[in-house]
Amino acid sequence: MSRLVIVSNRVADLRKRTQTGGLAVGLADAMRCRGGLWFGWNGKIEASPPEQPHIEQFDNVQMVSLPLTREDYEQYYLGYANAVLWPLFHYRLDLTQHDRAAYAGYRRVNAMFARHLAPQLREDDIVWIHDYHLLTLAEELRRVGCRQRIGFFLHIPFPPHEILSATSEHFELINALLAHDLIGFQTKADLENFNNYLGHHFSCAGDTLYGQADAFPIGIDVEDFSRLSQSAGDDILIDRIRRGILGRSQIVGVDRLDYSKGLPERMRAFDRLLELYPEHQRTVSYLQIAPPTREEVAAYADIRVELERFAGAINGRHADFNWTPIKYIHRNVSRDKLAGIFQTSNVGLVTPLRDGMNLVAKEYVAAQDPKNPGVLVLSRFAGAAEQLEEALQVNPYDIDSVAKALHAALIMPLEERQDRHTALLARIKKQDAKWWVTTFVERLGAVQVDGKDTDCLVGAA
Ligand code: ADQ
Repeated sequence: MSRLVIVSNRVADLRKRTQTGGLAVGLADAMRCRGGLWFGWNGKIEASPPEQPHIEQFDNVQMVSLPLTREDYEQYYLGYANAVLWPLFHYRLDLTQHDRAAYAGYRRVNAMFARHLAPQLREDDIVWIHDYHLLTLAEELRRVGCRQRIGFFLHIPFPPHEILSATSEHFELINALLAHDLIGFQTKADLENFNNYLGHHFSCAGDTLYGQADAFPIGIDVEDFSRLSQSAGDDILIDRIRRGILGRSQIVGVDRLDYSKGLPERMRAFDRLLELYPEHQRTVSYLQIAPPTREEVAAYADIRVELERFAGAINGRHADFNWTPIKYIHRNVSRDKLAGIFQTSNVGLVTPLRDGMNLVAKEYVAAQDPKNPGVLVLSRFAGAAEQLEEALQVNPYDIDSVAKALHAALIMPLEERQDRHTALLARIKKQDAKWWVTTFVERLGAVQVDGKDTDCLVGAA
């Protein structure tokens, strides 16, 4: 069996069971299962560029990591990946901060990754590159002579070509992406946007130009997560939460504090629920867990202030001596506690304005007790909506309709909850974490590297 080499912006700490962020959660599971090499940034910032990567062995996984310089961090990570590509790919043109120096830094770090990774590779390795930070890495690897099979998976949405073309570098970026042998997207909609882009910007139609792209919806380890939720029953915190909500209902949201997750809209929808359906006053509370991320990017600091203001105002308007409508927690929670919290909550509220997949939606389903399951209220703009048809799907921008869906979820009869849950559980089991890794890696392993037709990869920007 060929060795699997995973490359992502950050390598996760495999000693920890708690990873925040879908990519770290998904890949840590995959790596523990199969073993191999994991290459990426170690999260450190140092004064000068590294001469050699740092190599460490954890069981069957070799971790090969590099620090970044302050300039690399500011231009590649904060500047281009998170202030241009992230908002752009989430359809937020209003938040993109174009900057040629940041783009130069992005290209420089991708090239530096290639220089340090190439000597680590064996001839028959399968290389799997992840996410928007590393769109141009495969092109750099090819430039330094790597002939291995190289695949790419985009964890975030792929936007329509009209949006993508709002960045001056779009053609260079997508052209570099074509250096891969296989490109994976979360949904069929993303794949269609990609093929449309090729159709518009390259000289021949997308599907004939590049057949090696497909949708591979990422999954979770369903058994593991549902086991965690069952064992959380003995946990003191979960017990306290359970007693705190005795006789009441709880709505839960768990997200990184990111503007793509639709958190202000979600708080407004909860506020509207209490206004439209006063019977829920004092009987329903909303727990939002949202650890801060990327706080050095201005848009992230803004959303934090906005949310604190919202939660305070809503609580000020509705709270009573023994009822706090919104509990807003600003930190990481271990995965077992998270699983227990999901299980004690009657409604999982997952309403991003745009999301590649959203693993929280799947985790909420996995954590439910099949005898008395809660209800998932899910944005139709999350990638997960393509699979999770039996969730109550909502338009997160339409506050009244989200409030109505919350009401429907809170009063839903047991039988309907069970039917929906059974169907959702079957879906997340069918395409779970193992399915995702195996399907992608097998497809990549089967690619005929030398037979790839690149004749028509000639484009016009
Ligand atoms: P994210 O944007 O990070 O991931 P998501 O898919 O929801 O979004 O994954 C978040 C993960 O972090 C979940 O496993 C969740 O349990 C965990 N997490 C969140 N808050 C936490 C907290 N307070 N404490 C502990 N754990 C917490 C990106 C894309 C998504 C895509 C994933 C995977 O943006 O669209 O689904 O990658 O491809």
